Amino acid sequence: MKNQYDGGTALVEAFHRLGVEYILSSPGTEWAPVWEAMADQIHRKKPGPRLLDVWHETLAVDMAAGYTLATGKMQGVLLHAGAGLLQGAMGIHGAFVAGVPMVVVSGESMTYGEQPEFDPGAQWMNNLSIVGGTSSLVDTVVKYSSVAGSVYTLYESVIRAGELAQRQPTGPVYLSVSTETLMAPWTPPANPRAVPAAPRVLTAPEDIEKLAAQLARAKRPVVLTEGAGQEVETWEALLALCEKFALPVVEKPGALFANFPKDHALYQGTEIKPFWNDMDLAIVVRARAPWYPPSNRPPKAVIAMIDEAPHNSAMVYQSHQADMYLEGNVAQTLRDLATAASVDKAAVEARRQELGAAHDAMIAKRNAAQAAARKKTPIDPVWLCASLNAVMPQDAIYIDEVTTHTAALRQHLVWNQPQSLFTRQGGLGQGLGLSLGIKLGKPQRQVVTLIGDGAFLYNPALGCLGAARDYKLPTLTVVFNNKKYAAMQNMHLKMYPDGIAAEMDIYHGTHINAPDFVKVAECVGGYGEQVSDPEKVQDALRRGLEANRSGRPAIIDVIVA
Ligand SMILES: Cc1ncc(C[n+]2csc(CCOP(=O)(O)OP(=O)(O)O)c2C)c(N)n1
Ligand SMILES: [Mg+2]
Repeated sequence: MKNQYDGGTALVEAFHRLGVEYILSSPGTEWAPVWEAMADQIHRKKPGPRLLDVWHETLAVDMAAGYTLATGKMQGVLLHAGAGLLQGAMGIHGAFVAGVPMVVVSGESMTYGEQPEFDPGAQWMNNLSIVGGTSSLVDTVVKYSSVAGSVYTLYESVIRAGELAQRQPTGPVYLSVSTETLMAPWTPPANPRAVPAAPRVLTAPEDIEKLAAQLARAKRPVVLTEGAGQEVETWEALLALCEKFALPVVEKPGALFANFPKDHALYQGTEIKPFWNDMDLAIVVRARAPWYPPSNRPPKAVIAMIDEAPHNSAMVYQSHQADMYLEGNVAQTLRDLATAASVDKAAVEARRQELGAAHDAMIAKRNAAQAAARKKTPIDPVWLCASLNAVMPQDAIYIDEVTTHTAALRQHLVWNQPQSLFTRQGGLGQGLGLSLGIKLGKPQRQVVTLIGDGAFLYNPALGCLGAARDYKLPTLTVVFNNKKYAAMQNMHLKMYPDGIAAEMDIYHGTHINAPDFVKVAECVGGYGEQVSDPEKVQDALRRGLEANRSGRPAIIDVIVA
């Protein structure tokens, strides 16, 4: 057995010092030095991250992202050469858009068989290496990319990359490292430090005072949010602020997270329109483009943007129309605002009454729509949501990868606890991987992936189901199966309402002849069931839950309109 450390240990040790708990990887031969280090870690019972091998790079990246979203803790990802990096690039893009910190490393060769004592294999020269280096493959979807060019700089390069990823605006970073660097002898630092968390940056007190004064003056203030609920702390701070001043909360229709308890009297749904003309203060809490079109602007409102990093360099276009920016830690900004503002009590109580009545009217409408949807065939997605409400535990976590059903889902699915909803970012195909990462981070909670039949087929589904089985991450997948890419057909009809396709009923880009999702679940020993009778949906969902409780992944394929 060798007793000389090398670059593989340096990489693992750097991840350990960064507090990384999981290294997600899709294998490549360049990782043999890391596998040696991991074997050594297990053999000597040393503390350090656990390496999880999965069958697809999208899955590796998305599991890391899901775990970070669920826990707030950054993770590491190892991908194979340019090929693995390209395969994982869409997941990396999703992490970039959502600001998820992550250290991604992929391999390289520097010697191409010319080094007398080591042959990395001709595949590097023949088809793995990328002319000009791999950084160019992901430059536009990470916040930093570089090469860790020697074993002497590898350890500190990884540490710095992790520190960069966790600073605002948070996001994925990338390092290229060669097999030769990983195999070179390495001497660990004599006095290594545990890397501290990125410091919180706070909003200046005078900016808090300015917004507090606006809030005191406002007659019709509104809180609009897309991502306040990312952390439990921020959810709680927003709830406390809104309760104190009776502020209505409107979520953006495709909000990224569960941001507010849906049954709370101040929750006003996803429609900003009823507030548009009269609002005089908009407190926007993490919304990348609060209005659409982005340059739209409520006619009478002062707009205050609360977000650690409102200008998202992963987006090609944005306009906040903000009159003031508060860019410190969001939870603390909300708490400071709650302390600083003083608002006339009678006005607050009057508002509370009015908003409570509006909320009740919204719920009555919601219940009526659910009752009306109950008997429809094919199953109405509204009824599917009502059925999920009836069957799932109160603290279930949903992952949203549906497309045309998303509005119904946001209106009809109920959650009242933080971290109950996560949304896929970037392209289709990442919902299942995100769900597994979230389950890894929150093993006690039921995780439910809501996914279109089309979206399902973009996921590395076999790899996801295999990882669910092998790493004991049983989640429930509910397929909203309308047997088509409805989004494509809808857009085609919108663009060509009187077109040939509409008239002749000849569509392209629409039909899906999907595999049997029941058998897909069964191929890894999971539970699968198809349901098309609205009366049988709830029992099918219960059987899916039961399968999860016995440790098996489950797919319930629901035939919906
Ligand atoms: C990677 C990727 N490829 C293609 C698309 C384009 N696209 C957007 S929605 C959609 C259809 C999704 O179908 P499904 O999940 O069944 O939802 P539905 O439209 O039926 O509601 C497609 C193909 C995309 N967003 N991402
Ligand atoms: Mg579909």
